[in-house]
Order: sequence, then structure tokens, then C-alpha cells
Amino acid sequence: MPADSESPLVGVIMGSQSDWETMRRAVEALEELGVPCEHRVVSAHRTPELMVEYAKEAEGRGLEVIVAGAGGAAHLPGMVASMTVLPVLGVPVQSKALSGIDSLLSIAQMPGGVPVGTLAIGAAGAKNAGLLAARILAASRPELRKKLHAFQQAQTDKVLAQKLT
Ligand code: RP5
Repeated sequence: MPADSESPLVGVIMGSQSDWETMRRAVEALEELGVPCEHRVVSAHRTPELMVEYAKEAEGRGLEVIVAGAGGAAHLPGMVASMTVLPVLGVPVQSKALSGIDSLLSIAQMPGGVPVGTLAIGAAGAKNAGLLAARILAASRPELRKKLHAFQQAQTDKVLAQKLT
């Protein structure tokens, strides 16, 4: 399926609507690169049956990467990874109580055999999850690889053009 197809290739899910302010960075990064994606709330604790259904049906629906963000007792990425063989990228959302350290450890400390690629806490992690999902897809999509080169060059050019007053 080409990267510019309308069918979503990346599923961006999050544990709560309150995660959207963070997780929209992943969606924005994917949209900037023209990668079709979907996004929705899927909670490990509040909608566990939906989580199971989403994880089990993702591959059959044509998704190739799942980005999952959650905060606090952040079980969503790991539970989804246990029910699919698609790459799962976990984004620790910054929690109020422990600033996201709880989210980070919940997502990173997976038992061997159930991989979750864990990103940084918060907005930077969400943005990088989107970019990393695009890099995974670009392995077999030359057009997307070109867009990633252009993105990286534009980022470099922007920094080189900066003037400090
Ligand atoms: C987690 O609990 C969510 O991922 C969210 O980060 C956190 C708080 O959720 P809300 O109480 O704001 O809905 O499941």
C-alpha cells in the first residue's frame, strides 16, 4: 500500500482525551509527511475490550505501525504489543503526580518477548513517535524516504539560518 493511500497505515491511540494535547504532535508529524493515519482514544483501563479488539484487528485492517500514548499507570502500549506483531511505539504522557516518570517506567520496563519502542516523555516523544513510524514505513517506500530527507534538510537549514541578536 503506497504511503499516499487513504487507508491509515499508522494508528495513533491514547488512553484518554486528556492525552490529545500531547499525542496530536504524532499525528501532526505524520500528516506533514503525508502518511495516512487514524487517531482515537483507547483506554487499557476504561475500555479494555475495545483495546483488545483494536490490537487484534490492527494488522488485518492494514495498519503497519501503532503509536500508543498513555500516562500514569501506562499499560496501553504494552498490552497492545502483547496482542499484535506490528511495531508499537509507546509515548509516556506527562502525568500530574510524577511528571511522567511513572508513565516512562510503565512503558519502558517490558518483559523480554513483548517489545515496545519507548520514546521521551511528552510532546517531543509524541513528535518523534510520528517521525519514527514514518521511518519504519519508509524502509519499503522510496517516496516517503525522500520526504524524510527533505524534512531533515529543512530542519537543518532552519537552524543554520537562525541569527542570535
Ligand atoms: C491514563 O490516565 C491516560 O493515558 C491519561 O494520561 C491518564 C489520566 O487520564 P484522565 O483521568 O485525564 O482521563 O489512562
